[in-house]
Amino acid sequence: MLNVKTSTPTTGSAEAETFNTIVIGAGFSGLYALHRLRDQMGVSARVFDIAGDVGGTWYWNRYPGARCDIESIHYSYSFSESLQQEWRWTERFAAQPEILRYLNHVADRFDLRKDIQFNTRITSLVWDEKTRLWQVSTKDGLIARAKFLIAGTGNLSVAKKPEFKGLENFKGEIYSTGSWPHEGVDFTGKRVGVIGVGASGIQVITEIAKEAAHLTVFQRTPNYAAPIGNAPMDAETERQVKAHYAEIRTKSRNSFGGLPYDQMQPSALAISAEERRRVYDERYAQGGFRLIFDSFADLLLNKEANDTVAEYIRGKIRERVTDPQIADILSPKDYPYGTKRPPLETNYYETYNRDNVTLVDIKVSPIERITEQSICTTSGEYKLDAIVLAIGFDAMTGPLMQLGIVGRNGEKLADRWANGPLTYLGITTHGFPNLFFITGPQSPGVFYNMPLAIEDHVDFATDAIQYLRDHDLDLIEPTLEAETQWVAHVYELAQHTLLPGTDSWYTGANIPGKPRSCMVYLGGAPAYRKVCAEVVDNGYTGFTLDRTVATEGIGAD
Ligand code: N01
Repeated sequence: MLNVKTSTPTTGSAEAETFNTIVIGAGFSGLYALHRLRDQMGVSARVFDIAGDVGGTWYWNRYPGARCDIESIHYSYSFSESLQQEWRWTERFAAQPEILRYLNHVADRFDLRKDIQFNTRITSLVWDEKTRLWQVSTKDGLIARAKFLIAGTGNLSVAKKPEFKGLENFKGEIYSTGSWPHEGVDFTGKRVGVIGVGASGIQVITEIAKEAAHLTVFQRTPNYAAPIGNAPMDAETERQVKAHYAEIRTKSRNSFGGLPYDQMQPSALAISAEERRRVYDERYAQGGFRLIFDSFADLLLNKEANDTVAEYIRGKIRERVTDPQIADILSPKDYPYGTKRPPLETNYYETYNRDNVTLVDIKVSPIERITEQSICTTSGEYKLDAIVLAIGFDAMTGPLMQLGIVGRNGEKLADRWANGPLTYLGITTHGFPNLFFITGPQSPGVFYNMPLAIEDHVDFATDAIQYLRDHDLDLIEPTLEAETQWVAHVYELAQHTLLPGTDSWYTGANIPGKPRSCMVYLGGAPAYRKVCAEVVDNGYTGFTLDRTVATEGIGAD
């Protein structure tokens, strides 16, 4: 559907520079978007980031043990064959410093830094209907304008606010996994408390336990963690992957989670208990996301099927933790496996066998208050020198909401999404023309290998921009009807899964007061890619495309 309208713009004030596209964020999304816009399409582009350098999530999350839980050879860009041939990963699962080195290499290799403005917090992005430009401001005022905006702000970049009474009174050190000091922290000889056992908590707990005099873990909801299976990268694997990279990437993009796994069986209930156990043993030993994405297709659909893997993991926890009472506290019982994002670990459960580690069940005895020296629960006081908050993020919508986005007719994104995100394809929203969010809510992003998901979305956004240029158009906006249908489709898919029933950041339930909603497209990467391809092939079905008659003052390319 090519629904072309026309209008006449007026010229805005001239001080702030005007670009074809402004990109927010210099992580995986922003770096690739800049390369694509500037180097492949030849349009003017500028990236802004609040950080002091490139890296996005890998710039901020420098806590001990931070490591990607997708194999490095898959958790990397595919857009440049020479880049993927020349870069050498040293481990099967790269740690944060190596991923950050990789992103720095990408920035240098493609000469990206010169078009990135760091240390810049964008506080408002306002659509100006007269000029048909986005106005980009910091707290000091307008700094730029652009025809198009790409929000590459990530899904897990706004920390959850700690809601512990008295935290401000604590006289010791307080750290947050999501914004770790660059110089590192020495916990030697200290009494440390970690709150939270999500993916971040599980990684940081394992490392701090090795260093601290004593570590106390405050756990509210136990997690289903499984071994990551890390090892040094071996030369033969690297050679094989590099010889077949294109095929591997294609296979990844054609799999549900964006990984080139191919041993998925239809149902955990269709085979004998012995055979099922063999499958789980194999996947558990292989590491990575094989247990969830390469075992049985009904684990997230059927509670009975899910019970089999949940009980398998509980059995592993009992095997690995010597004290049966501690093992019991560490064992999730009241939500299905995979409905909170499953973390991967190295020796996490064995950490609780150490003499210097205490586990506190704050579901049974909640944290009452924090004092100058201690965390006090309803059943005891724990004196500490340092507190580490690993309490997660205002995921998916949080990073977009805090940009101060104001669309057509002065409508704020925060108001429009007050009851949950409303998107078309998880990449655009009605009333906010020429705005694309990369791996946004209601896309499969967080259920997909992120760098590949990012490339897909950046390609979608930049191809749309190119399409408008090729057709002498300058505005793209999803129709309300297409958006409504997409949101209904996303909810419908979710209803067939076990995810909506669990409190997690996928549903917004981890943030007090945040509306519970459906923020993930659960149809899988291949189905999603097919829908997007059809939209494009049919001339941007579901979008209104528009042409400005006069071009004075806005011809930014
Ligand atoms: O955050 P989380 P995260 N009182 O929300 C607890 C990615 N990631 O930073 O479940 C007490 O998962 C909360 O308890 P509960 C990955 O996608 C990837 O760990 O709400 N506890 C939970 O235990 C991941 O899913 C890697 O009861 C409170 C924890 O804090 C996402 O980031 C590494 C609390 C939060 O867990 C987020 O992970 C790290 C309170 N008031 C992260 N509030 C890779 O390896 C929260 N909690 C790639």
